[in-house]
Parts: sequence; C-alpha cells; structure tokens
Amino acid sequence: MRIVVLAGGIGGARFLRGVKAAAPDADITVIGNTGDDIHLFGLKVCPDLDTVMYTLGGGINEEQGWGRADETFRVKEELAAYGVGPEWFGLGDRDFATHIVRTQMLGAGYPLSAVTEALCARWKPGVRLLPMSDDRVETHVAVDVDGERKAVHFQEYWVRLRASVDAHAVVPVGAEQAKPAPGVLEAIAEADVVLFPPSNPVVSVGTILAVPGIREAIADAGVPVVGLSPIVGDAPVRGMADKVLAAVGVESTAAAVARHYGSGLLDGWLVDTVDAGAVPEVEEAGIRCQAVPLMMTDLDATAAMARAALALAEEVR
Ligand code: GDP
Ligand code: FO1
Ligand code: CA
Repeated sequence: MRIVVLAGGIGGARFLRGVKAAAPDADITVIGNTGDDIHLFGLKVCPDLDTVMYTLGGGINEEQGWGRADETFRVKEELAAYGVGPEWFGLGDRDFATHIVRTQMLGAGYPLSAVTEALCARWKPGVRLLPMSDDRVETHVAVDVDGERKAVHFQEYWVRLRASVDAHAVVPVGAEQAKPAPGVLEAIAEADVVLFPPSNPVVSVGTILAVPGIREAIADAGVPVVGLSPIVGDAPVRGMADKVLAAVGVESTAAAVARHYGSGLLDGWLVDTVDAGAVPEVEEAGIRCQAVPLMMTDLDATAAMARAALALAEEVR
C-alpha cells in the first residue's frame, strides 16, 4: 500500500510513528512543511523536516518534541557572548551540525529535496521524506506591535512571542511562486490513500496545500483523503493552533477544522471521543466522520489512530 502523509512537525512526526506501526509493509511518502524554515547565523534551519527526521530516526528530544536528544548549547552560548542573536531560538550543538551540512550542500547547488535525502541517509526514518518544495517559502504572521501592524517570521511569532498577541493574517510568503518538489505530485498521483495527521491546519497542512498543484493533485488523485483532528475538546492538544485558526476565521473545534478543509478535499475525518457530538455536523458537510481516541499518549494509542484512519479510508473508497 502507498500512503502519502502531509506533515508538520511534532503532531505529524508522532502520528507517523503510528502509521509505520499500523502499516509496517506500506510505502510511506511524507510531504513536509517548509514554511517554518528560517535562516539563522547564515544557516538554513528546517524545523518541521528535522522534527520528522529525528523523531522517526531515533534522534529526537522526546519530552520537548523538537531538537536533538542529549543536547548541549555551547555554540549558542558563544554566539551570545559575541552579542550575536537571536537568543530566543534554541539551536543546540548537535542540531547545528544538521544545519551546517544542509547549508553547505545547498551552497554547492543541491536542491533541498536532495539535501533532505542525504540527511535521511544517516537517520533512516523508514519513510520517504520530501520537502513540499525546493523553493523558498516562509510563513509570516501579521501582528500589531505598539499599535502598528507588522509582519514577523512565523518562528518569531511562535517562539519569541509565544503567539501571545493576535495573528491578523498568516501568509506563506513565496508559496504562490513555489513548485512542488520532485516526487511530490508523482507520490500523490500514485497513492492509495492520503492522510492529514493531527498537524496544524493553518501553518503546517495549510502551507503545504498552498503550494500550487498540491491541493489539486490530492483532489484529482481519486483516492480516499482522511484527516485527524488536532483539536480535542475545543482546544489544540498542544501549541497555539487556536491563534492561527482565528487568523483565518476558523473556530477551534474539530468540526470547524473539517469544514475548513472541506468536502472537496477531505473524504473522512476522525474526531476524538470527547468530540463525538461533532460527528453529525461533519457528516452534514459531506465528510464521513467517526469519533475515536485521538491522544497520542504512546505508540499503541497512536498506531490505533492510524489504523482507524486507514479503516475509514477503506469505508469511503
Ligand atoms: P508543529 O509543526 O510542531 O507545530 O507540529 P504539527 O503541525 O505537525 O502538529 C501540531 C498540532 O498537533 C497541534 O495543533 C496539536 O494540537 C496537535 N497534537 C499534538 N499532540 C496531539 C495528540 O496527541 N493528539 C491530537 N489529536 N493532536 C495532537
Ligand atoms: N521551539 C521553541 O519553542 N523554542 C525554540 O527555541 C525552538 C528551537 C528549535 C530549533 C530547531 C528546531 O528544529 C525546532 C525548534 N523549535 C523551537 C520548534 C519549532 O520552532 C516550532 O515548534 C515549530 O516550527 C512550530 O511548528
Ligand atoms: Ca511546524
């Protein structure tokens, strides 16, 4: 079976562990969000690709969900001693090596997709990890600072500001001109099923869908598309997805997120059992819906979620 998964960082990566356990013989292609990418200290950092790569490759900091396990911050301290920031972004020493290798290869002319493949040769994530695009896309967020509207990089909004101010707009800068990376459209066309993990619907899955051609390829593939809600009990399980959902005019409920994706894209939607009351509303929107436990507390629970998603895909096929 060929499974395509559109993934952000932590929610996508953890769900993928469940997909691998639920379908050990499947051929899994992950289309990763690169809208979170940022250039720091002359280096290209790809948080969501790295989160997937480290999580599936056994190098992730499990508690934090991002960054390397057994990490130290000597380089960051030395940079700070030179007065060189930003200090609000925690790049660890082990993680730095990844960004150095990536930046060196990009400088030598390799596209991000080839660089990602080279990095994965070490981590062996057990999936084919493709960036959504080789072209630069950077999500920016419009916020008011001292009464003035300005756009900040997504990482500045998320990490420095902790999404503590309202987001007025979320713009994937460069997405309109970006082309899907090599292999992305082919993987979708050849897929047996497309899954949307419980990733952020705006700044993770939404950014991937903003690359021209990807949404259309999914809609045209003629295969079941099934998503899982990142909203449980009217709040994100983790993080501040409610802030960016509000920016695009979507309520933070499992049903509103399903309607946001829409029946033109989604065939099936899983909500948590606490949101079972939302099932009729989602079905009225033309999307088959079931309520199952959606908390990724351990691998067994996550694999059960993946099995439920694949079973729902068979029902709607
Ligand atoms: P990010 O790039 O690191 O923010 O990760 P993603 O975009 O892939 O996923 C973020 C989303 O995962 C958040 O909106 C969370 O609500 C959701 N999430 C995290 N853990 C869980 C979980 O155990 N269950 C569900 N249903 N959603 C989760
Ligand atoms: N998230 C934080 O909250 N604080 C950090 O200092 C931070 C550093 C960081 C470094 C590398 C990396 O791959 C991810 C990192 N993240 C950090 C996570 C990441 O910025 C965000 O959680 C995601 O991009 C949000 O989707
Ligand atoms: Ca992300």
